[in-house]
Amino acid sequence: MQRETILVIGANGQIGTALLPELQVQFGVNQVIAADLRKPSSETGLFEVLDATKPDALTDIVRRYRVTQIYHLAAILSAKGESDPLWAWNLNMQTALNVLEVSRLHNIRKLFIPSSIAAFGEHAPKYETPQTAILDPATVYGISKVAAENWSLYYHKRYGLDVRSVRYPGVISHQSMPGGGTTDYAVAIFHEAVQGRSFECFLEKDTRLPMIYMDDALRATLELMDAPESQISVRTSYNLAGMSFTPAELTESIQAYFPNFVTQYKPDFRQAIAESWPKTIDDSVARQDWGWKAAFDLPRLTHEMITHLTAVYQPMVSTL
Ligand code: NAD
Ligand code: AKB
Repeated sequence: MQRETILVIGANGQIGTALLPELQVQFGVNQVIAADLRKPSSETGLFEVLDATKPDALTDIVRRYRVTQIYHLAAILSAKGESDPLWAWNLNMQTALNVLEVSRLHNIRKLFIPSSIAAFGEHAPKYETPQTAILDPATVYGISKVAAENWSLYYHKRYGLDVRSVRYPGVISHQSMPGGGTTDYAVAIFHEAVQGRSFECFLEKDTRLPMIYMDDALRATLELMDAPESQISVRTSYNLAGMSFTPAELTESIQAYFPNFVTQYKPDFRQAIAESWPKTIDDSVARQDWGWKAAFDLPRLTHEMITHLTAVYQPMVSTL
């Protein structure tokens, strides 16, 4: 069997930080190369500084390490992208196209380019949004995700590239802070609650959105990448569901641990983005094709987040 060498681009971000250790366990620490614009504060394996908008720099790493698989996680997310739409478009598209082209030219065996629920827009059904629905996203981020999905399908059909993808819901994790999305409130709220503070939410209390706990998101990613090629029928991106909740429901779930915890609602421009997205997702195609099934619901997510973040903040609070 061929030995795999894995390159993770955008490795310092929310998903990369949690995915890296999983890949190191599966493939070996010296078989996984993390790459990002800047070195992380602490390195736990091989790391390369990389601007993935530069094809030559990407090619150099792929050649030097004889990379066989790439996880492309570099992107500008929904809220941050709206501050400078052309910059976000250029970064998201240049990096995705460079990764696809370098993968084609250097015989990359498997490539992962994630998409998002942000690919959907106003005219897709809001509840149980199906795998195949109209894609008319409201953000530059969403437009870039739809374009990358279609480029991935093109590279698969035209060149036989084994490129795989899921449309992640909002990912909730304790390992690091999220990078500028509309679902970020659902991480920030836990940090405030655990530190005994109230929370100001930038979405209305009844704004329902699809979310997923990081452990489920990672398991979905690795199960999809491990699945035999014959089981992969979708080469744009698979719908993926975890759970769906509103800020008010999340607040209530946290109040089971911190009864005095309160959330104030001050919606901003992110409210319109959230309203353009699905509320619940139909992921039956992922279930049928490669056996996907989420394990975390809202109570379990709340328990995990509070347990992990209490361990982070408690020593700091007790030394004050
Ligand atoms: P993030 O913003 O936390 O991390 C992105 C990383 O990419 C950052 O570390 C950043 O420094 C790096 N990066 C930016 N430009 C780069 C460049 N030119 N070259 C190299 N690295 C660069 O993002 P994330 O939350 O980890 O998301 C990873 C992927 O998953 C993205 O494609 C995102 O769209 C997708 N996704 C994430 C979520 C979520 O909730 N986190 C949901 C849906 C989809
Ligand atoms: C965002 O809010 O932009 C991301 C996503 C759902 O793609 N978390």
